[in-house]
Amino acid sequence: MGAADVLRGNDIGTMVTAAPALYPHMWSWDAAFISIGLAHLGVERAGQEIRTLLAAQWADGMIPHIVYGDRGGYFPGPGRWGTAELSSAAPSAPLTSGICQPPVHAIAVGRILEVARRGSEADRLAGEQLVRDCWDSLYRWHAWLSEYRDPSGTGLIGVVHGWESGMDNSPRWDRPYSAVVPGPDLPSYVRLDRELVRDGAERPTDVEYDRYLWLIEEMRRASYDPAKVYDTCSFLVADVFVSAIFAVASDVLADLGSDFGAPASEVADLRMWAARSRAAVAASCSPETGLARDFDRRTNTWIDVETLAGFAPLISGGLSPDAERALLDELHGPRWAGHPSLVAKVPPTVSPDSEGFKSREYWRGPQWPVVSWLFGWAHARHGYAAESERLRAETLKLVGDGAFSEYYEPVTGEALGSRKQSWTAAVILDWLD
Ligand code: 9WN
Repeated sequence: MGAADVLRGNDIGTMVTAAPALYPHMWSWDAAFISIGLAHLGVERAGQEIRTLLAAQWADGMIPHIVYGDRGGYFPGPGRWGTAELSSAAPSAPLTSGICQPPVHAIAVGRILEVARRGSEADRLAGEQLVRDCWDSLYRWHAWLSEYRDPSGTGLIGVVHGWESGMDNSPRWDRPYSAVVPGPDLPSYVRLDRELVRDGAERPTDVEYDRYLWLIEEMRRASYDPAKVYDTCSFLVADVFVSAIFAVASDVLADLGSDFGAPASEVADLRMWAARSRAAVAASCSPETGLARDFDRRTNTWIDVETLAGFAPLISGGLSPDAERALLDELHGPRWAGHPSLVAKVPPTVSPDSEGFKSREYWRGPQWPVVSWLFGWAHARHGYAAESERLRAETLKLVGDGAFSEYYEPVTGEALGSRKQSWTAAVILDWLD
C-alpha cells in the first residue's frame, strides 16, 4: 500500500482521520500536515481539510486540538470535555476538545500554495482562493495564542497540557507534571488506546493518563475561559518548540498576507510576534548545552531536560551564524541523528545517550517522521539544503517498510504505535514529490 492509499483509506469525506483505529477523528496539527499530503492528490481536497478544521475554530480564535467526527472510538471523547456546554466560545457542531496544538497551519497553507502554483490553472486558483479564505482565521488564531498564551509578551507561548505540545509524554514535561496531583474526585474512565496498541510500553502510562485527565477537570472548572485556565491550571509551561513554530508560521502568514492584500496592521502584528518569539527561543538556549529550553511558569524555572525540542531555534532561526551551525552539527552529529546505533539517520525524540532514552516509548526516544519533515522543511527554508535532503532520504529509508507508522524504534527500525498514520503518509507524499 502506498502513501496515497493511506490518505484515501482514512478519508471519511470532509476529514482524513489521524489514523484508522487509534485516532478516528481530526487532530489540529495532524490536519495541517495531512493537507500538505492531500495537495499532491488534489488542491481542492487539501483546502477542504483546512476548511473543516477552521469550521471548528472557537469564537475567541482558538483552533481546537481535536475536531470530533461522527464516530466514537477515542477517549477522551467530546462528553468528557463538555466544551459546548461549558464555554460560549466553543462550537456545538462540530464538537471539539478544549485545548489546542502547535500552530503549523500557516506553514501548511503556504506549502499547499507552492504545490498549487506548480500544478494546473485550476490548482493555482484553488490554492490562491484557499489563502484568501483562511488568512483571517489564521490571523485570529495567532492573535489568540499571543493574547492568551503569552499575556505578558515574552515571546514564549505557554501550554496548559502536554497534549498541547503535541509531544505528550516527552521527558520535558516530567517535572511540571509531577506537580499535577489528581484529586480524589477525578471521574473514573477507561482508556481505549491500550486495547489498540498491544505493547503498553509504546504508550503513556496510567499515572500519566490520570494527570492528563485531571487537567481536563481543572479546565472544565474554569469553563475553558482562556485567561482563567492560564491563571489556574496546575500545568503551565512556556514551550520552546511551539514558540519556534509560532515564530516561523507567523512569518509565513505575514508573507502570505502581504502578497494577498491583508490589512497592513495585521501583517505588522505577525511580524512583531515572529520577531519576538524568534528572539525568545534563541535566548532560551542553555549556556552549557546550547539547546533551547522550556520554562516552567508555575515554578519560574528553566527545564534543563535534553530532548529534540531543544533544537527549536533551527525551526525559527535567529541564532548567530556560528551558534546556528553548531546546533545544526549537533542535530546531525553522533549524539542525535548521526548516532552510530541508529538504523536511519533521523533525529530521535531523545538522544540514545540521554538517561531518559526509552527506545519504544512514544515521545521518549522513537523517531517521528512528521517531526523530521518539519526539520527538513525548516532546513530548506534557512538555506541548509544538504541537511534537508539527508532528512528526506533517511526518513524514506525508515518508512520503507510501508507501514506508515506513527513512530519508529530508532535502533531496530521497528514500526511502533498506530499503522497507516495519516501524517506519516502525508509527509512521505510531499517528500516523494
Ligand atoms: C492526544 C494524533 C495525535 C498527535 C499527537 C500525539 C498523539 C493523542 C494521544 O496523537 O496524541 O492528543 O491520544 O496520544 O502525541 O502529537 O497529534 O496523531
